[in-house]
Order: sequence, then structure tokens, then C-alpha cells
Amino acid sequence: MSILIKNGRVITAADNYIADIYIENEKIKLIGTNLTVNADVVIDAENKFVFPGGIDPHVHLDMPFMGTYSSDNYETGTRAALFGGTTTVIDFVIQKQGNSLKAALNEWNGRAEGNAVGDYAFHMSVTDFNEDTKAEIKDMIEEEGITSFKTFMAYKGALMIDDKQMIGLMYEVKKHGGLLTTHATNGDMIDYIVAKHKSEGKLSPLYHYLSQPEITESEATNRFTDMAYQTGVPAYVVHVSSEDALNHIRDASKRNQKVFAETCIQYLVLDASVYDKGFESAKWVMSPPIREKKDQAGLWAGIDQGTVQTVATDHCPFTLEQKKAGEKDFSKIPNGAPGIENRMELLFSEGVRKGKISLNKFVDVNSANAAKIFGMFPQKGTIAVGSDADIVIFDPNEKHTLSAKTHHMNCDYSSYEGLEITGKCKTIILRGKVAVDDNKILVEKGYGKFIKRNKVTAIV
Ligand code: DUC
Ligand code: ZN
Ligand code: ZN
Repeated sequence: MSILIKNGRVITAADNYIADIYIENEKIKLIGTNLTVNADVVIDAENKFVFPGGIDPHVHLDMPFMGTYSSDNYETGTRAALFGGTTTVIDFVIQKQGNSLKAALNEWNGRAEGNAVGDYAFHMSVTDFNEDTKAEIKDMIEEEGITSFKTFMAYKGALMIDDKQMIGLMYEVKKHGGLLTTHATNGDMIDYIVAKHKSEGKLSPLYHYLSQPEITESEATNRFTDMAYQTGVPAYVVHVSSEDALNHIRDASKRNQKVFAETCIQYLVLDASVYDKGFESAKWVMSPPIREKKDQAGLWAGIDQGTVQTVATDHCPFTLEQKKAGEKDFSKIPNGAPGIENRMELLFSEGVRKGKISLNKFVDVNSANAAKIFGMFPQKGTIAVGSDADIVIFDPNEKHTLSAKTHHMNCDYSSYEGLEITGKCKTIILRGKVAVDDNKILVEKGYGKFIKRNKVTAIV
């Protein structure tokens, strides 16, 4: 199988030029002007951008959570991701407290293998750090290709670890060349405020938002970056949603600490007015909650300045029926929302088209930085000879409207219903195969491959 892409404008984190790209089997073989090679498929990309495939470093597919499962599984979730230009996702394996990491990995392999349509990798969430878990860290990094770990500083009783476990895990991950990510919100503070609201009869989704004020995020972020400084572990804060939390990361980086920040597309595009809609606001019940316009502005600035390195989704959809579990009590609404399909186009429309970020910065936060931070570069995240042929041919001028009626995610609502955006993923190539063309999927379930990752080598 060979493909020749003609006359597209190739954009990477560093480049911007018109060229032809020749792909053979799974890899990029040649890049040049007026290439005269024969190919099985020739694609005219004149007046289009040619981007590296998107990488979403934070998704939850088929995730057991709050008494149910996220509604996209590996098949529907990675397929929807492909429609939106995301060719690789990183999901979170989640250890069950009392069980081993390996048992959790087996469980997640069972969900993903043979089902994924697009490529995927795993972070390992450690919810119970003890002598047994400690002994598994090296193996995860060196044998399984899982080089990043995750902790939760909230969700006590199910996912949260305490600071003593956190420090222990940090030393162990550092020792073996891994990276530690965290959900940085203060679980005890949040649990207290939730209980207080409930005791006062304040039970609507608005109180989900009001139970997680900015300070609950900034305090935990500061504590996490301080602990990471003490141990020297490379650190990454997932779904940074607030300006104050980002300021702590900015401060930490001034002492030359390796600390990275991820935000999610919903925190860049939406604001807390989504919580003014009665029970409909359950659609946006996620943690952290959507914040204020000043936080949006701070996060866009953080991207531009390089303090925020990645834009993810925390894709964790639940149907409206699933959300009804919290009709009478906001604390029972499953936390999460759909977005895996919308990330790249929204980032382009809201970021590049509106003049907030450059084309090269777009590629940085859409794919290149995630590939570098998580040990997949230059296999993923760029367009170069020898890289995986993961490519998005993108029309920067096509206007379209986001809607649950047309999206491919297994969720009966869209977080962005009715929003008109400019720029559309037209043809998506995954490891040398045309995966999506003309709004049709052309690869089967099972085509998606697990990507074993390398130790952390690059500093972005
Ligand atoms: N936040 C969510 O909204 N969903 C899944 C887990 C999380 O941290
Ligand atoms: Zn989280
Ligand atoms: Zn998450």
C-alpha cells in the first residue's frame, strides 16, 4: 500500500512549507517537491494543511466510574477520535485498591485489544501505593512500555492516594525514568463542601460547580509541584482549568523543575454560564468544573507562552440517561463529558482562526508535545521521513456546525451543540492507511495498535 499526497502545506511544530509526501506501508518514505513516484492512491492536498495526526493524551474509554461505565468504548471512542483528526489516544488504566497494577493492565488490555480502531497507549493510575505496587513500577516502564503514571488527589475511598503514598511513588517513578501525572484537586476540601451543600438542600448541578472553587485546584497543584520538586520526578498536571493553578506551575518551572501542564479544550472554549441551565447543566458536570472567562484567557496565554504544553479532552462521556442518576443529588451525576472528536477542530477554529495561537503552536499542543513528553517522538507527533504516516489533511476554510446529530461519539448530546466552527479534517491517514475520507470510516475495529512508549527523554 502506497499513498502520494500532492501539494499540501505541511505544518509541523517547526515547519511550514508546500511539498509532496510519499507513504509506503506504515511510514513516511519521502518528502519533496514534484515527487514522481507511482503510488496506489494519490491525494490532491492543494490549498489544504497537512498536519501530523492529533494525539489526545487524556481519555477515559469504557471506564468504570461512579457506578457506571463511560459510554464510548474502544471501538466507538477511537473511531470518533479519528473523525476528528486524533490518530492516537492515551487512556488511563486504573488500579483497583487492593489489587495489582498488572491485574488492572490485563483488564484494560481486555477492553482495548481487537476493538480499537485508532492507535492507543496507556498511563497507569496508581490508587494504592504499597510495597507490592512499588515492585511493579520498573516492569511497567521497561517491559510494558507504560512510562507515565497517574495519581488522583481527589475521589477519596476509590481513587485518591495520600501524600505519603504520593511521595513514595514519585521516588520510585523517578528512579526508573518515568513521569508522574496527577488530577490535582483537594479531595478532602471538596468532599467537605459537597456535604455542606447537600445538608443545606442545595442539590442541583450548579452546586457541583460551587463545590470545587479554584482554591481546591490551586492548593493541590501547588502541593503536587512542591512534592515533585523534592523528589525530582518529571511531573505533569492533567486538566489544568484555572488561572491560579497555572500560576503555581509557572512558579514551579522558575526553579528549573520539569513540570508540564495539560489543559482541555472545554476549559478553553466554555465558561461557567453552562451551570445556569437547571438540570441540563448535568451535561457539563465534570471535575474540575468549567471555570470563568478570566481562566480561559489565562489558559490561552499559557499555551502561547509555553507554560501549557498539551490540549487534551478528558473525554469521559455519559448519556443523558446515565446523567439522570444525579437528578435529585448533583454528587451522583457521573463526572465527565464527550469531546474526543471535537478537540482538534475546535483548537484550530478558536485558537488559530481567532489569532490566539500560531499554526506551529497548534501542532505543538495538538500532537508534538504529547509525543515528546510521553515518549513517542518522532514516531508520532511530526511529519518526517521514518515517522508513522499519521496525517490529517485539513481544509482551513470549511465551516460546519457541531451537533450530536452528526458526531460519531456514543453520546446523545454534544458539549458544543450548535457551535459553528471553521476548519475541517477531510482525510485522515493512520499508519499508512486512509482511515477516514469524505466523512466515511475506512478502517475496521482491531486496526488500532497499542503503542509501547519510551522513557521520558525530551524536555519540551
Ligand atoms: N474527571 C471527570 O470529569 N471524569 C473522569 C475523571 C475525572 O477526573
Ligand atoms: Zn481528573
Ligand atoms: Zn481524566
